[in-house]
Amino acid sequence: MKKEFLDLGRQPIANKFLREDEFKDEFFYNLKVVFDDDTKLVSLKDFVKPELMFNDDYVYHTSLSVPMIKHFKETAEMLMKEFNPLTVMEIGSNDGVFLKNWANDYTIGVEPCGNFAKVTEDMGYQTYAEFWTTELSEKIKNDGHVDFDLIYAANCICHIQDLDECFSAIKNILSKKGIFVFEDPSLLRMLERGSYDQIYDEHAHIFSVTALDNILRKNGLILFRVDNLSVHGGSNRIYVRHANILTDLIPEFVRNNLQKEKEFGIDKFQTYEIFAERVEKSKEDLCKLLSELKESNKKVLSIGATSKSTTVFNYCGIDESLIECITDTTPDKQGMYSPGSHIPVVDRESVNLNDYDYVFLGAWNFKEVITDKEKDFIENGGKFITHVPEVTVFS
Ligand code: DWN
Repeated sequence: MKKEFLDLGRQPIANKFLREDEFKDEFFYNLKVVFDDDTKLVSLKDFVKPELMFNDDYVYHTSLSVPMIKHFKETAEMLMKEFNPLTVMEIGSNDGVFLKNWANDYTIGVEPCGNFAKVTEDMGYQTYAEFWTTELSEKIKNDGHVDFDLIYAANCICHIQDLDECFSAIKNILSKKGIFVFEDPSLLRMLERGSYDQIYDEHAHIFSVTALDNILRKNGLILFRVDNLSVHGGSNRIYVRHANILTDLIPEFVRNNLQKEKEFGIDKFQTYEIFAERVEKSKEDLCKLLSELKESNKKVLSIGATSKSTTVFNYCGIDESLIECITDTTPDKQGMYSPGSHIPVVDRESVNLNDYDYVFLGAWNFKEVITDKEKDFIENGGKFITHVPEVTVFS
């Protein structure tokens, strides 16, 4: 039984930055969110066709986020030390930031965005430029790969719409004692922080440990460890293996996570109705603040042309009249316009921040990194705006 609790309105493809001549043909869909009473899973009501989001023009390069390079290096080192896998596969290998920590004779990638699959092929890693399905898992086996000791995926499994198909494909190719490790934004952290902008087309689901525990079990898999991470505004790293009745006791730390979520009310629809009210209030506050700044002729720009800011700008009706431009370090986004709101995206080096009065944190998940880099702006009297956890101005 799926119940709708949030309507974020008409939205474009979150990572489809455009040229001006593409405005007229831009694709939009209705972004609504539902709670499944049976599995406790939170998902989009209507999914967007994967090919519209993940294709050869995909612009999010993991390698352009310096903090994420460190994160994936440390993750690989930890997995190597604790589990010593002999065969490794990454699903959603992007431009190879995780893969490059493993030798290419026993590691392969799966990446439907052809531009990135080519990058990792060129790095020497066999990469399947396809979506993750049971059919692909069979093809990989037929190509002579043995079952994998480690299957890893970061910010990818929550993009996959059919989770039963996804997990059954994992089960098909995970070695007997192998582990499947994946990390994605945490629903609990999203609800706690009011960070509704984690919701956009790519995030077909926002995972709680509770829902994953239910769905993995249904698919003959067992969640045996959870690491709570600070990346991407609060994520969980989930460790999974084949179910085995003899050893299927739930470890204490997993139990603690389930308990914490239960105490928060993650299994109750009412929790989501309260969240929806908070989201509406966040919109009202942000619109009011930006309109007041406009009336007093203050200049505002945004840092980080994120998928998250696509949700915020389109939900709140924010355009170039309220936020003059967005700076982003990704060359593929620069010179383009933001999805739906059509705000120009520029290179950070091309603007003098001191010409602006306020900076909106489109990449609020990198708040420390950005405010640290932009100390000068603060010293010159500039102020930051964030909407997480509440709409706030700070310096
Ligand atoms: O799961 C996903 C995550 C991992 O990445 C995808 N569905 C899409 C994407 O989401 P996002 O766009 O919300 O991710 P980030 O990591 O919050 O994006 C940060 C953006 O900000 C990048 O385009 C780089 C840019 N940036 C910047 O301009 N200056 C980042 C930093 C740290 C900076 O100082």
